[in-house]
Amino acid sequence: MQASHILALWNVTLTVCSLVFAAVLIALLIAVTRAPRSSRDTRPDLESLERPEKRLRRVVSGASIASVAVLFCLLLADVLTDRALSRLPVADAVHLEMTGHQWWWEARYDDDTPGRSFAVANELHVPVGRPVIVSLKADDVIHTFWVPNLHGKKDMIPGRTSTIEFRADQPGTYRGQCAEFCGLEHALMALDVVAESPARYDAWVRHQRAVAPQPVNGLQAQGEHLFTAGACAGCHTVRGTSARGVLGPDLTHVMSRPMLAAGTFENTPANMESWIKAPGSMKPGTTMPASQFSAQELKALVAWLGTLQ
Ligand code: HEC
Ligand SMILES: [Cu+2]
Repeated sequence: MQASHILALWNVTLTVCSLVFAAVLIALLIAVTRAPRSSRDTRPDLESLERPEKRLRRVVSGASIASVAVLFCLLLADVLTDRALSRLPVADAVHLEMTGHQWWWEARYDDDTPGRSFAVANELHVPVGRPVIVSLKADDVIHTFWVPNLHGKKDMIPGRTSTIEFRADQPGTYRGQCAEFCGLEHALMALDVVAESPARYDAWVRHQRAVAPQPVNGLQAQGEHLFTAGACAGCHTVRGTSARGVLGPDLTHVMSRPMLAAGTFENTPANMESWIKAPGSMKPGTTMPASQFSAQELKALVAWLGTLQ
């Protein structure tokens, strides 16, 4: 809904500016074709300096007044758009909190009831037709939350909290992108906003609240152990296990995300394996370190992560 106001303002500005541009070009063409021709022998028309140029003066002052009036109308359109944007009714809004990290997005859906809060990464879900209020924070440097099909940009500034309010009126997946240069992998800092029917949204929330299942075979159990006893748990949380790290994305339902590492690659077992082995080769500069697992251990880890649906 917000984006449609911005689109309308853009269309008005584009139309007005194109018309003005065309008018100026036409005036220029007329001036060029109608100018008196002179040759080497023409004598300078010094009298023109004394002749009053009434018509010219009228045309120039008329054009100046018209320019000011047009600029004023654009200003008015701007102010009205701004007011329309801030008038989104926010009763019954979904609240969530997003934090920009180098180079991924953390989203928290907090709930007053303990045990109902959960966190996801790089993929928001929102219900269609309901306003969403997102608190924006940054962990390290300035990032900018920008989902062009929903709303304009809003900075995420370390040490400050700002908010952005929007409403998705059509179901669909809207791509977002960090819009403030934030370092090496700024270009690989994408996010998806999935707008879905309230029923599907509620089902998603219920699913995300659940904790991780127990491993059902030896390979998965080995993977869980490697994860919780190793470095992974220092940075990642998987609710339902002892892993409580907060430096990286919450992986409790990592398999529910089609893309990994902020839209960098598809979530397939092969990609997952290459990522754990050498994250820097898939996303140079990423803050997740490489690890030294044997091929068998990698297989166990990927098998267990695969249960985190
Ligand atoms: C020093 C902290 C740190 C350690 C240790 C670490 N990670 Fe990460 N991990 C991160 C960060 C930060 C990201 C986000 C990277 C990005 O998108 O640029 C990440 C991303 C991931 C992702 C992709 C998640 C998503 O939704 O995009 C997976 C899967 C993952 N890590 C698994 C592991 C596993 C398995 C281990 C242990 C072998 C591990 N990590 C160790 C910090 C860490
Ligand atoms: Cu960024």
